[in-house]
Amino acid sequence: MKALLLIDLQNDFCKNGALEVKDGDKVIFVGNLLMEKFKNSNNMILATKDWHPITHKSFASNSDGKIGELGILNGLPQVWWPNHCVENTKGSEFHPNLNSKYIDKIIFKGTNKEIDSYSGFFDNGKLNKTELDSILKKNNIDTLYIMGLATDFCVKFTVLDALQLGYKVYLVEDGCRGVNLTPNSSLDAINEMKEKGAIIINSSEIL
Ligand code: VGL
Ligand code: ZN
Repeated sequence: MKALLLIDLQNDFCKNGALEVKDGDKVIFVGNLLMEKFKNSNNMILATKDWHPITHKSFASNSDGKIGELGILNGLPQVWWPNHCVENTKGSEFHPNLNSKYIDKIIFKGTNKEIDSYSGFFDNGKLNKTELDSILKKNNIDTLYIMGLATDFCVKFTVLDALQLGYKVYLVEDGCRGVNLTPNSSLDAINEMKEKGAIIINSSEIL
């Protein structure tokens, strides 16, 4: 069975959001289009939400570093981010144009203030697992169509973990946009996902 997995289609990653991804809101209609297709074929639709307490230690405001700089958190390299996707705020809500009524299950990540969580499956230290893998297994899902924000962070790490867990992964490229702290990081991320086994497709190829 296949499922659609939408990554972090939240206000803070879209226009005027706290961690705005260039053209992030342009992928919302791609998400809606794919949800229609998956709903019509009775396939499961899941979505992740980046969901941080205001005290989250990945926030520059809670660190001794500046936004965009690299530091160390819990022994791991950590980019210091602006406050974003704070739980139960406007910024952590889905983009208003997303037809979120079609989403069967939301996976929250980044809830532990001590460690960041880019992947929908594990935190960045792989210390804890979300419920995503067990939900997929319970529903006999072995194939994932993944898209969302941001290509070079949460999409990339979700895709790499999915591949490592043995899922067949289609990355829907036109449904993704990146942070691009460096100019090539989204392209690099796509190449890395491809090298590790993801199949890169366009939304128009999905029937
Ligand atoms: C993300 C940075 C920090 C993402 C989340 O969704 O890609 N990036 N938190
Ligand atoms: Zn975050």
